[in-house]
Amino acid sequence: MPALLLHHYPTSPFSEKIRLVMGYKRLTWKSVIIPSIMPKPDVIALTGGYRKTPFLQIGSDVYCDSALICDVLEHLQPAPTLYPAQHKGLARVLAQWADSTLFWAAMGYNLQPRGAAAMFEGAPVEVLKAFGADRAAMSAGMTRLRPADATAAYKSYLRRLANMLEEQDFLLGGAPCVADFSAYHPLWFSRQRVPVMANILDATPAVLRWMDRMAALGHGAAEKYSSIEAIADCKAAPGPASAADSVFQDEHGIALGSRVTVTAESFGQEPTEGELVAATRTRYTLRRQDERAGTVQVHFPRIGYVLRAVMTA
Ligand SMILES: N[C@@H](CCC(=O)N[C@@H](CS)C(=O)NCC(=O)O)C(=O)O
Repeated sequence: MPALLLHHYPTSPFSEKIRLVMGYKRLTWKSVIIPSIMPKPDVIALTGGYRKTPFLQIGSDVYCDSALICDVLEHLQPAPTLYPAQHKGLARVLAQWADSTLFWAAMGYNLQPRGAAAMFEGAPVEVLKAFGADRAAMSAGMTRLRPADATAAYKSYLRRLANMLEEQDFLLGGAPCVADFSAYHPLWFSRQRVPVMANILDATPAVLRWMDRMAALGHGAAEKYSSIEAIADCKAAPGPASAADSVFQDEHGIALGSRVTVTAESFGQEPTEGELVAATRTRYTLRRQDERAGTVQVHFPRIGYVLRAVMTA
């Protein structure tokens, strides 16, 4: 097993999703704590632009987005699986719904003024202002649910999750799958980060019991690591992990070797620019040079990301 470096911070819900996958798969990993707002120079040295949390580093390969990180961890440690054979498609579709629709409903509820005030209680006003400005810039152009609408949606979604848990311990059966990890993290945020808002969970005790089962999976074995060490590891890595043997699937009329950018479809659209070295059925790989990190392969899932050719004059 190669060294797994997870770049994350404790209060990040998508990071909690991956920390629990580490626990479920009983993995040992290195924990690199990154800032929750910009600037993030050490993050950008590795990703080339992508600033979201978490990302996984293996040598000089950087995997952006928790959906892709799940695929990479599944490949490295297939058991126990995140994608049970009988529910592969369903598990992924449900995970995608949870990471987007459920997540934004939960956040619209969690971060309404009462929740946000509790979350930042005691923090200097500058911290609050910096966080607000950072997230406002990140979500520019996005339609965010208003608190009342978010609350109604969140309540309905919790009932739907409770329905799924009536006769089984996890959403799609007797063991957790990727959908459980995706549905868990927004609810974890309500319970752990904004406990003043957590009473919304009380109407669905089956969901609370399932949350206890998910929390019991733990985080695996993590060891503290610094971003400086992570960048040095990237620079010292002998070369890319894979990519060379991947089948090229061209949907854009952009040839391998082209200069491209990859950008998130919404929320945090800082582009990563590099040479397109692979485009498989499910992901893109860009190769870029960084002064501090050396040659880096940055990987993105296709779903949720936009590939564009860079026009040269
Ligand atoms: N689709 C991404 C979403 C990641 C995401 O939105 N993460 C939040 C934190 S949980 C974030 O990046 N917030 C801003 C930041 O950390 O700078 C994924 O699945 O990894």
